[in-house]
Amino acid sequence: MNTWTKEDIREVYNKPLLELLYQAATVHRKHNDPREVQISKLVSIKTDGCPEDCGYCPQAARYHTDINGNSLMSVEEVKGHAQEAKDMGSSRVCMGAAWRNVKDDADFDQVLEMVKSVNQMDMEVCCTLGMLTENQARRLADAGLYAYNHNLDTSEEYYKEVISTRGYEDRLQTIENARKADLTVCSGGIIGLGEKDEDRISMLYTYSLMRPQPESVPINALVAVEGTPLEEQNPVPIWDMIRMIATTRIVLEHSAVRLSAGRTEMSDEGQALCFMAGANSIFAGDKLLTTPNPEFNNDLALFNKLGLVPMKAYKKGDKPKINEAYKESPESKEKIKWSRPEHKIERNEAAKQKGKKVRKVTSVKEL
Ligand code: SAM
Ligand code: DTB
Ligand code: SF4
Repeated sequence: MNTWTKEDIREVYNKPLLELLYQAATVHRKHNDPREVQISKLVSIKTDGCPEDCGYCPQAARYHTDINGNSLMSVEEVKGHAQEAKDMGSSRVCMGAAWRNVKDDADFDQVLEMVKSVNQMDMEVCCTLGMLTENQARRLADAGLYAYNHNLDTSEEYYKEVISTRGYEDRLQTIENARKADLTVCSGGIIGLGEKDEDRISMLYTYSLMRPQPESVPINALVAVEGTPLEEQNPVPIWDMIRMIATTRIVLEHSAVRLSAGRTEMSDEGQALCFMAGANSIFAGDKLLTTPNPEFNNDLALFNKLGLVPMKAYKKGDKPKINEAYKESPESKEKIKWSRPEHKIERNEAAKQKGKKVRKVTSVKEL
């Protein structure tokens, strides 16, 4: 495994585009069959109402978007989505919940049943549920989870500009908890948040230092959703996407690189160049979590045009065995105190000040 300096990565990122593309395509061929592309199906098992303030996310409760929230999906409905996706060639299901973190409650028990059911359908199961403890990661692994998705999204420096309700350290901690439970890690980023090239380079540098490095790295182009703070961001130029995918392929040569959100805005030719640059995974199905994605049939037509074929499940790892211990809730509930970086949102500061002024002593204990 190569050891990269930030300067090395910067040099790769800044190469003339066609040189970069050629190098990335060459690295891709060293480790992968370039015709194979993993097809992953996203299922939003719990939509909207999230207490976090991620500036890009339409599911944050505080932003006024047109998303209709719902309660946790049933196991049967998840199985239905998984079967439909499998019939179309998907080998992985990624279940997403608009949660800040996992709680040891009945909803989590239901998610564990979803994981087990999809594992039994011989598909790779991935979850993205927010922050989780080591014990929760272990229970997911015991239920048959293959991968945990938790994105760093951007550089440590820029993260604070986009999210104020948690810190980079919290993200790294959850990734470590997933690793301790022997889960594979899916972790990537978003481009188009207003970050600089240097932030993209810095995020890739962080991933390059991980041992092991993430098995999957999704690269998302921001879907600028009306009502979110980033609604007016300019669309990501396709050339940036190709450059980012190619650099990711070269720096993280053993990882699957997923051409993720933003494909509805990309031409077939643009996507073809992303596959050439080493992308070997996509999310398919006409919806991502809450926003549109190309129709499955259009993707299959594109695959036919380009001579791409769907990758089979468990190509790079064994199917996890189910251990019924997943049903056992922890005796003493492990509680992690998540950091909460200084909240800069004005109205909250104002509320805090107001609270101080009117606060009265109401019990002897407080004296
Ligand atoms: N709540 C969990 C969390 O944040 O980890 C899981 C769900 S969250 C929606 C998963 C990822 O979706 C985020 O980390 C981000 O990378 C991506 N995402 C969310 N909104 C997006 C948008 N508008 N455009 C592109 N990617 C987005
Ligand atoms: C990832 O990196 N991208 C996916 C998945 N992991 C969970 C989510 C994209 C969400 C795009 C906005 C939406 O549909 O809500
Ligand atoms: Fe959206 Fe996840 Fe952030 Fe919640 S934690 S606002 S679901 S990205």
